Amino acid sequence: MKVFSTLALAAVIATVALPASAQFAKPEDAIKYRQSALSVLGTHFGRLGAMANGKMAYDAKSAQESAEIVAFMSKLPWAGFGAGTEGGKSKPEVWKEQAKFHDLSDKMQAEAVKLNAAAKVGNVDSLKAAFGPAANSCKSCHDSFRNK
Ligand code: ASC
Repeated sequence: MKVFSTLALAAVIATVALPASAQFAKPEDAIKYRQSALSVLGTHFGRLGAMANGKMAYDAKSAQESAEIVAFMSKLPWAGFGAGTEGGKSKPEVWKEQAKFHDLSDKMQAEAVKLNAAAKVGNVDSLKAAFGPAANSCKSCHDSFRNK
């Protein structure tokens, strides 16, 4: 049992320690992965925005589901930006300004966690208050790192 758990832990560490690019057979696969994750994220973020901005009727349960998805999906795109995966809509700055890219992606994830907590409160004012800062965290990364 002890041997098994030690081996299992070693396997987990080995997996986590792999360079992100090694998780994809081809750079195009990494690009597709990050774009897909950001697409699902954007779809649910857009629904929250529509509710926050009064373009869609506020529904607490649907907002909570979307915010939960946003919080989870916000963790995924970054593994798709490994070394050698330049392309898609990404500017080369993603790979040249890694510290800034990581800082902005961390901020976005933190805002997604706050948005999820705000959605759980269950009223539109709480959603509205968290939506703006979250949208700004998307935008500031796009402004620096995404081609139009
Ligand atoms: C969205 C979406 C984005 C962000 C960004 C916020 O709904 O798809 O990329 O909001 O436009 O400024």
